[in-house]
Amino acid sequence: MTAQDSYAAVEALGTAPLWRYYGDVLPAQPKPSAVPYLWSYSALRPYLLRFLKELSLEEAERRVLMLVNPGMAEPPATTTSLYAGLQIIGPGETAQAHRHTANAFRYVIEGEGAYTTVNGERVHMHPGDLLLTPNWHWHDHHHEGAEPMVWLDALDYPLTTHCLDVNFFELYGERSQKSSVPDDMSSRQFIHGQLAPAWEIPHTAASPVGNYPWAETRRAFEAIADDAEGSATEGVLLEYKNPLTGGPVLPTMGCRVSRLRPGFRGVPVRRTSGAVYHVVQGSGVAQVGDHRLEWHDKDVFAVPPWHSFELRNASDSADAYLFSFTNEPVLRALGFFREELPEDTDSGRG
Ligand code: GTQ
Repeated sequence: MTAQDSYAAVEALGTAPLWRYYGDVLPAQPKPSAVPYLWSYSALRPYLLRFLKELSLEEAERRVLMLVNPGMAEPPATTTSLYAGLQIIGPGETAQAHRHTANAFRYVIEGEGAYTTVNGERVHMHPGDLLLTPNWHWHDHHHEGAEPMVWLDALDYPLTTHCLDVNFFELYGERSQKSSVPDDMSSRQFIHGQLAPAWEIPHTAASPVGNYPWAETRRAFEAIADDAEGSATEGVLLEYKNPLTGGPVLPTMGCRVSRLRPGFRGVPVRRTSGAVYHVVQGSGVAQVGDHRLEWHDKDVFAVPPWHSFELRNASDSADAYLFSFTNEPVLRALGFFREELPEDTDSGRG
């Protein structure tokens, strides 16, 4: 019996010899299949409008263009453990009520007059708002405005469906939920961060807040002195908080927003987390590993784990605002989060 015969025999018995796969099983450092990539909003928007015109919501159940990382096409993901999509809904439409294990949120890009009903609470949307639909919460979307409405969807479904196999999904049965609590209640009762309800609020792994409105985000930035140094990597960086814990808004996804002052140039950093950025306003450059991504208003780009990442605001006169989300909460909970400023290491920019 030759060695080849033995390898074939053990393979047929459902095994593999570790010594032949050692570098794949235990690489010296992460080798993500996700690649750095940018989705251009101005290129995609005409197609969103076209599908809006040509397909009803009965024909297209969630009218969403998934942002498919070229390295993670099958099944689709935007970067490691994270998914994002661009959803469009037209005046008078309703996206039917459902729930799933995957945690989700929306970041509103354009339009006025839509709301999402989340477990009976109508949560109204305006550009720049962050709306949560945590794990197993019923949600249906409605649009009562006059112009199309577009938002960025984010879900942790590559984690729940493809890493952990814990996804459940069900339809509500009726197309929309009835309103059962006052509109925007969950946001209104937590919006004054220094004074919060002292009675018992049902505690889940996610933030109880339905909407983190842009109006408050703007006020938060305005309250920070113009000469505040901010972070060396991402400028004046704010994190959306779960008011009950001080932690991230969802157990699997953390959300941040940063203001890059005119001419801002960040120091490079690399992290074990995957991240997705959305350009709220402005233009600049992200150097991600070997890829130079030039970003403009409303674009989305993916930063895979352990890629050197460096941000620059291209304008010498205007601020830029970037919204971002990462899987950092998962990594921190499990002890896998690492962050390195490659300048600090002997290996250079990595
Ligand atoms: O709007 O509920 O992009 O369930 C993917 C799955 C959006 C949604 C997505 C979803 C939704």
